[in-house]
Amino acid sequence: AALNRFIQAMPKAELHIHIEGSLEPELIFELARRNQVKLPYASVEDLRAAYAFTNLQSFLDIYYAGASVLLHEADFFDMAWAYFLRAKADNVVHAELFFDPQTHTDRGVPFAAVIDGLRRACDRARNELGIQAELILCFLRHLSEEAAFTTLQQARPHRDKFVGVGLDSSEVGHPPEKFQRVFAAARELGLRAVAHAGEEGPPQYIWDALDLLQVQRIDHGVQALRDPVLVQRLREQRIPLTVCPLSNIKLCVFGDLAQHNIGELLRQGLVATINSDDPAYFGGYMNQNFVETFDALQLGAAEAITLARNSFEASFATHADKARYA
Ligand code: ES4
Ligand code: ZN
Repeated sequence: AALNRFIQAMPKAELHIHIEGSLEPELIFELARRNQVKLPYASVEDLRAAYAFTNLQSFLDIYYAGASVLLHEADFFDMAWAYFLRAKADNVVHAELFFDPQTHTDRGVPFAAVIDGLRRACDRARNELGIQAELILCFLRHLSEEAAFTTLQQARPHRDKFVGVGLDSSEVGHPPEKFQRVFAAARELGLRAVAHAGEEGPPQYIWDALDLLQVQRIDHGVQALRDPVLVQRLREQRIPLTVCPLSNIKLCVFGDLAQHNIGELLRQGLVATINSDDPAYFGGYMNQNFVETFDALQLGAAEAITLARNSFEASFATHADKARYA
Protein backbone atom coordinates (compact mmCIF):
# COMPACT_ATOMS: atom_id res chain seq x y z
CA ALA A 1 0.00 0.00 0.00
CA ALA A 2 2.93 2.34 0.68
CA LEU A 3 4.36 1.46 -2.73
CA ASN A 4 1.00 2.17 -4.37
CA ARG A 5 0.90 5.61 -2.74
CA PHE A 6 4.47 6.26 -3.91
CA ILE A 7 3.56 5.26 -7.49
CA GLN A 8 0.45 7.45 -7.38
CA ALA A 9 2.33 10.51 -6.09
CA MET A 10 5.30 10.16 -8.47
CA PRO A 11 5.30 12.66 -11.37
CA LYS A 12 5.43 10.77 -14.67
CA ALA A 13 5.21 11.16 -18.43
CA GLU A 14 2.80 9.20 -20.59
CA LEU A 15 4.21 8.55 -24.06
CA HIS A 16 1.94 5.87 -25.50
CA ILE A 17 -1.73 6.75 -25.38
CA HIS A 18 -4.05 6.63 -28.39
CA ILE A 19 -6.49 9.39 -27.60
CA GLU A 20 -9.28 7.52 -29.42
CA GLY A 21 -8.52 4.66 -27.01
CA SER A 22 -9.40 6.85 -24.04
CA LEU A 23 -13.01 7.11 -25.20
CA GLU A 24 -15.04 5.54 -22.39
CA PRO A 25 -18.29 3.71 -23.25
CA GLU A 26 -20.35 6.37 -21.44
CA LEU A 27 -18.83 9.12 -23.61
CA ILE A 28 -19.28 6.99 -26.75
CA PHE A 29 -23.02 6.79 -26.00
CA GLU A 30 -23.26 10.46 -25.08
CA LEU A 31 -21.59 11.50 -28.36
CA ALA A 32 -23.71 9.01 -30.34
CA ARG A 33 -26.84 10.69 -28.94
CA ARG A 34 -25.47 14.20 -29.49
CA ASN A 35 -24.46 13.44 -33.09
CA GLN A 36 -27.32 11.06 -33.94
CA VAL A 37 -24.92 8.27 -34.83
CA LYS A 38 -26.43 4.78 -34.70
CA LEU A 39 -24.29 2.29 -32.75
CA PRO A 40 -24.43 -1.49 -33.23
CA TYR A 41 -24.69 -1.82 -29.42
CA ALA A 42 -27.86 -1.39 -27.34
CA SER A 43 -26.25 0.00 -24.19
CA VAL A 44 -23.04 0.85 -22.35
CA GLU A 45 -23.15 -2.63 -20.81
CA ASP A 46 -23.69 -4.26 -24.21
CA LEU A 47 -20.68 -2.36 -25.61
CA ARG A 48 -18.48 -3.21 -22.63
CA ALA A 49 -19.40 -6.88 -23.03
CA ALA A 50 -17.83 -6.76 -26.52
CA TYR A 51 -14.44 -5.89 -24.98
CA ALA A 52 -13.11 -9.46 -25.04
CA PHE A 53 -10.14 -9.52 -27.38
CA THR A 54 -7.98 -12.36 -28.65
CA ASN A 55 -5.39 -10.33 -30.57
CA LEU A 56 -4.69 -6.84 -31.91
CA GLN A 57 -7.09 -7.09 -34.87
CA SER A 58 -10.07 -8.17 -32.73
CA PHE A 59 -9.52 -5.02 -30.66
CA LEU A 60 -9.00 -2.67 -33.62
CA ASP A 61 -12.38 -3.63 -35.13
CA ILE A 62 -14.21 -2.42 -31.99
CA TYR A 63 -11.90 0.58 -31.48
CA TYR A 64 -12.68 1.95 -34.95
CA ALA A 65 -16.43 1.38 -34.33
CA GLY A 66 -16.17 3.39 -31.09
CA ALA A 67 -14.45 6.28 -32.89
CA SER A 68 -17.37 6.57 -35.35
CA VAL A 69 -19.22 8.89 -32.93
CA LEU A 70 -16.53 11.60 -33.28
CA LEU A 71 -17.69 14.17 -35.83
CA HIS A 72 -17.10 17.75 -34.66
CA GLU A 73 -14.24 19.71 -33.16
CA ALA A 74 -16.03 19.77 -29.80
CA ASP A 75 -16.14 15.95 -29.76
CA PHE A 76 -12.36 15.73 -30.10
CA PHE A 77 -11.95 18.38 -27.44
CA ASP A 78 -14.30 16.59 -25.02
CA MET A 79 -12.53 13.25 -25.55
CA ALA A 80 -9.06 14.70 -24.90
CA TRP A 81 -10.19 16.82 -21.98
CA ALA A 82 -11.68 13.77 -20.25
CA TYR A 83 -8.30 12.04 -20.69
CA PHE A 84 -6.38 14.98 -19.23
CA LEU A 85 -8.59 15.07 -16.12
CA ARG A 86 -7.92 11.35 -15.65
CA ALA A 87 -4.18 11.79 -16.29
CA LYS A 88 -4.03 14.60 -13.74
CA ALA A 89 -5.47 12.26 -11.12
CA ASP A 90 -2.56 9.87 -11.82
CA ASN A 91 0.06 12.65 -11.56
CA VAL A 92 0.89 12.55 -15.25
CA VAL A 93 2.66 15.88 -15.80
CA HIS A 94 3.67 15.38 -19.45
CA ALA A 95 1.67 13.54 -22.11
CA GLU A 96 2.26 12.82 -25.79
CA LEU A 97 -1.01 11.82 -27.42
CA PHE A 98 -1.28 9.69 -30.53
CA PHE A 99 -4.15 10.46 -32.85
CA ASP A 100 -5.31 8.68 -36.01
CA PRO A 101 -6.56 11.32 -38.48
CA GLN A 102 -7.36 8.74 -41.19
CA THR A 103 -9.95 7.08 -38.94
CA HIS A 104 -11.85 10.37 -39.11
CA THR A 105 -11.02 11.92 -42.48
CA ASP A 106 -12.08 8.64 -44.17
CA ARG A 107 -15.58 9.27 -42.68
CA GLY A 108 -15.67 12.81 -44.02
CA VAL A 109 -14.53 14.60 -40.85
CA PRO A 110 -12.28 17.56 -41.74
CA PHE A 111 -8.63 17.19 -40.66
CA ALA A 112 -8.87 20.63 -39.01
CA ALA A 113 -11.78 19.55 -36.77
CA VAL A 114 -9.67 16.66 -35.46
CA ILE A 115 -6.46 18.51 -34.78
CA ASP A 116 -8.01 21.79 -33.59
CA GLY A 117 -10.21 20.03 -31.03
CA LEU A 118 -7.27 18.01 -29.71
CA ARG A 119 -4.89 20.97 -29.71
CA ARG A 120 -7.37 23.14 -27.78
CA ALA A 121 -7.58 20.45 -25.09
CA CYS A 122 -3.76 20.26 -24.96
CA ASP A 123 -3.48 24.02 -24.49
CA ARG A 124 -6.11 24.00 -21.77
CA ALA A 125 -4.36 21.06 -20.02
CA ARG A 126 -1.18 23.11 -19.93
CA ASN A 127 -2.88 26.23 -18.58
CA GLU A 128 -5.37 24.71 -16.15
CA LEU A 129 -3.84 21.37 -15.12
CA GLY A 130 -0.11 21.99 -15.48
CA ILE A 131 0.20 19.06 -17.90
CA GLN A 132 2.61 19.60 -20.80
CA ALA A 133 0.76 18.02 -23.71
CA GLU A 134 1.83 17.31 -27.29
CA LEU A 135 0.30 15.49 -30.27
CA ILE A 136 1.81 12.76 -32.46
CA LEU A 137 0.06 12.07 -35.77
CA CYS A 138 -0.12 8.34 -36.49
CA PHE A 139 -0.44 6.79 -39.93
CA LEU A 140 -2.63 3.69 -40.15
CA ARG A 141 -0.31 1.01 -41.47
CA HIS A 142 -3.09 -1.19 -42.91
CA LEU A 143 -3.77 1.66 -45.38
CA SER A 144 -1.52 2.55 -48.31
CA GLU A 145 1.64 4.63 -48.51
CA GLU A 146 -0.28 6.98 -50.79
CA ALA A 147 -2.99 7.48 -48.15
CA ALA A 148 -0.29 8.28 -45.59
CA PHE A 149 1.19 10.89 -47.96
CA THR A 150 -2.25 12.47 -48.41
CA THR A 151 -2.58 12.70 -44.63
CA LEU A 152 0.87 14.29 -44.27
CA GLN A 153 -0.13 16.81 -46.94
CA GLN A 154 -3.37 17.64 -45.08
CA ALA A 155 -1.32 18.12 -41.91
CA ARG A 156 1.17 20.57 -43.39
CA PRO A 157 -0.82 23.75 -42.70
CA HIS A 158 -1.05 22.53 -39.07
CA ARG A 159 2.65 21.75 -38.69
CA ASP A 160 2.98 23.78 -35.46
CA LYS A 161 0.19 21.85 -33.70
CA PHE A 162 1.96 18.46 -33.44
CA VAL A 163 5.52 17.33 -32.71
CA GLY A 164 5.89 14.03 -34.50
CA VAL A 165 4.57 11.15 -36.53
CA GLY A 166 3.91 7.54 -35.56
CA LEU A 167 2.77 4.28 -37.10
CA ASP A 168 -0.04 2.18 -35.65
CA SER A 169 -2.86 -0.28 -36.41
CA SER A 170 -2.36 -3.84 -37.75
CA GLU A 171 1.35 -4.61 -37.46
CA VAL A 172 1.91 -8.06 -38.97
CA GLY A 173 1.97 -7.88 -42.79
CA HIS A 174 2.50 -4.11 -42.79
CA PRO A 175 6.26 -3.73 -42.16
CA PRO A 176 8.01 -0.40 -41.58
CA GLU A 177 9.53 -0.39 -45.09
CA LYS A 178 6.05 0.34 -46.51
CA PHE A 179 6.32 3.83 -44.95
CA GLN A 180 10.01 4.60 -45.47
CA ARG A 181 9.38 7.47 -47.90
CA VAL A 182 6.58 9.10 -45.92
CA PHE A 183 8.69 9.05 -42.74
CA ALA A 184 11.58 10.64 -44.66
CA ALA A 185 9.20 13.40 -45.78
CA ALA A 186 7.98 13.91 -42.21
CA ARG A 187 11.56 14.14 -40.90
CA GLU A 188 12.24 16.76 -43.60
CA LEU A 189 9.53 18.85 -41.92
CA GLY A 190 11.44 18.62 -38.63
CA LEU A 191 8.99 16.17 -37.10
CA ARG A 192 10.04 13.52 -34.60
CA ALA A 193 9.32 9.91 -35.46
CA VAL A 194 8.13 6.88 -33.49
CA ALA A 195 6.56 3.59 -34.60
CA HIS A 196 4.75 0.63 -33.13
CA ALA A 197 7.08 -2.34 -33.62
CA GLY A 198 7.50 -5.68 -31.89
CA GLU A 199 4.06 -5.72 -30.30
CA GLU A 200 2.95 -8.82 -32.21
CA GLY A 201 5.50 -8.48 -35.00
CA PRO A 202 9.06 -9.89 -35.11
CA PRO A 203 12.31 -8.25 -33.91
CA GLN A 204 13.12 -7.49 -37.58
CA TYR A 205 10.30 -4.88 -37.57
CA ILE A 206 12.12 -3.12 -34.69
CA TRP A 207 15.39 -3.12 -36.67
CA ASP A 208 13.53 -1.73 -39.68
CA ALA A 209 11.73 0.96 -37.65
CA LEU A 210 15.17 2.12 -36.46
CA ASP A 211 17.10 1.81 -39.72
CA LEU A 212 14.45 2.58 -42.35
CA LEU A 213 12.12 4.96 -40.50
CA GLN A 214 14.85 6.38 -38.21
CA VAL A 215 12.50 6.51 -35.25
CA GLN A 216 13.58 7.91 -31.89
CA ARG A 217 11.44 5.53 -29.83
CA ILE A 218 9.85 2.13 -30.30
CA ASP A 219 6.22 1.71 -29.23
CA HIS A 220 5.79 -1.64 -27.42
CA GLY A 221 8.99 -3.39 -28.54
CA VAL A 222 8.42 -6.27 -26.14
CA GLN A 223 9.46 -8.82 -28.80
CA ALA A 224 13.00 -7.35 -28.71
CA LEU A 225 14.12 -9.89 -26.10
CA ARG A 226 13.97 -12.60 -28.79
CA ASP A 227 17.06 -10.97 -30.41
CA PRO A 228 20.09 -10.41 -28.13
CA VAL A 229 21.93 -8.33 -30.75
CA LEU A 230 18.93 -6.00 -30.97
CA VAL A 231 18.81 -5.76 -27.17
CA GLN A 232 22.46 -4.69 -27.15
CA ARG A 233 21.74 -1.98 -29.70
CA LEU A 234 18.69 -0.67 -27.82
CA ARG A 235 20.73 -0.56 -24.62
CA GLU A 236 23.82 1.10 -26.12
CA GLN A 237 21.85 3.73 -28.05
CA ARG A 238 19.37 4.24 -25.18
CA ILE A 239 16.43 3.79 -27.52
CA PRO A 240 13.28 3.93 -25.41
CA LEU A 241 10.50 1.35 -25.47
CA THR A 242 7.00 2.56 -24.59
CA VAL A 243 5.61 -0.59 -23.01
CA CYS A 244 1.90 -1.06 -22.22
CA PRO A 245 1.45 -3.98 -19.80
CA LEU A 246 -2.35 -4.13 -19.45
CA SER A 247 -2.71 -3.77 -23.24
CA ASN A 248 -0.36 -6.71 -23.78
CA ILE A 249 -2.47 -8.90 -21.48
CA LYS A 250 -5.82 -7.87 -23.00
CA LEU A 251 -4.49 -8.55 -26.52
CA CYS A 252 -2.94 -11.86 -25.42
CA VAL A 253 0.68 -10.90 -26.16
CA PHE A 254 1.44 -12.42 -22.73
CA GLY A 255 -0.74 -14.92 -20.86
CA ASP A 256 -0.81 -12.87 -17.67
CA LEU A 257 1.07 -10.03 -15.98
CA ALA A 258 3.31 -12.44 -14.06
CA GLN A 259 4.68 -13.52 -17.46
CA HIS A 260 5.23 -9.97 -18.73
CA ASN A 261 8.85 -9.15 -19.62
CA ILE A 262 9.09 -5.52 -18.46
CA GLY A 263 11.08 -6.54 -15.38
CA GLU A 264 13.56 -8.31 -17.66
CA LEU A 265 13.72 -5.32 -20.04
CA LEU A 266 14.74 -3.14 -17.07
CA ARG A 267 17.26 -5.70 -15.80
CA GLN A 268 18.83 -5.73 -19.27
CA GLY A 269 19.35 -1.98 -18.96
CA LEU A 270 16.80 -0.88 -21.56
CA VAL A 271 15.02 2.49 -21.36
CA ALA A 272 11.58 0.97 -20.83
CA THR A 273 8.54 3.01 -19.80
CA ILE A 274 5.01 2.10 -18.65
CA ASN A 275 2.00 3.50 -20.52
CA SER A 276 -1.72 2.84 -20.91
CA ASP A 277 -2.12 2.50 -24.74
CA ASP A 278 -5.95 2.42 -24.94
CA PRO A 279 -7.02 2.79 -21.32
CA ALA A 280 -10.80 2.77 -21.91
CA TYR A 281 -10.48 -0.64 -23.57
CA PHE A 282 -7.68 -2.33 -21.64
CA GLY A 283 -8.74 -1.88 -18.03
CA GLY A 284 -6.79 1.03 -16.69
CA TYR A 285 -4.97 4.32 -16.88
CA MET A 286 -1.33 4.95 -15.92
CA ASN A 287 -1.36 4.12 -12.23
CA GLN A 288 -3.44 1.00 -12.76
CA ASN A 289 -0.79 -0.18 -15.23
CA PHE A 290 1.97 0.52 -12.71
CA VAL A 291 0.24 -0.97 -9.67
CA GLU A 292 -0.93 -4.19 -11.32
CA THR A 293 2.44 -4.75 -13.01
CA PHE A 294 4.42 -4.05 -9.83
CA ASP A 295 2.20 -6.40 -7.88
CA ALA A 296 2.45 -9.26 -10.40
CA LEU A 297 6.21 -8.94 -10.95
CA GLN A 298 7.10 -7.94 -7.38
CA LEU A 299 8.85 -4.76 -8.44
CA GLY A 300 9.63 -2.01 -5.92
CA ALA A 301 10.37 1.68 -5.43
CA ALA A 302 13.72 1.47 -7.25
CA GLU A 303 12.01 0.25 -10.44
CA ALA A 304 9.27 2.88 -10.05
CA ILE A 305 11.89 5.64 -9.96
CA THR A 306 13.72 4.17 -12.95
CA LEU A 307 10.50 3.98 -14.97
CA ALA A 308 9.55 7.57 -14.14
CA ARG A 309 13.05 8.83 -15.00
CA ASN A 310 12.97 6.82 -18.22
CA SER A 311 9.62 8.40 -19.14
CA PHE A 312 11.09 11.92 -19.02
CA GLU A 313 14.30 10.91 -20.76
CA ALA A 314 12.26 9.25 -23.52
CA SER A 315 9.89 12.19 -23.91
CA PHE A 316 9.99 14.98 -26.47
CA ALA A 317 9.81 17.53 -23.66
CA THR A 318 12.07 20.57 -23.81
CA HIS A 319 15.47 20.32 -22.13
CA ALA A 320 14.19 22.64 -19.40
CA ASP A 321 11.16 20.44 -18.68
CA LYS A 322 13.29 17.28 -18.69
CA ALA A 323 15.68 18.87 -16.21
CA ARG A 324 12.81 19.63 -13.82
CA TYR A 325 12.09 15.94 -13.38
CA ALA A 326 15.58 14.42 -13.75
C1 ES4 B 1 -3.22 0.16 -30.90
CL1 ES4 B 1 -2.49 -1.59 -28.97
C2 ES4 B 1 -2.37 -0.88 -30.55
N1 ES4 B 1 -1.52 -1.38 -31.44
C3 ES4 B 1 -1.49 -0.87 -32.67
N2 ES4 B 1 -2.26 0.14 -33.06
C4 ES4 B 1 -3.13 0.64 -32.18
N3 ES4 B 1 -4.01 1.63 -32.30
C5 ES4 B 1 -4.63 1.77 -31.13
N4 ES4 B 1 -4.17 0.86 -30.26
ZN1 ZN C 1 -0.39 1.65 -29.18
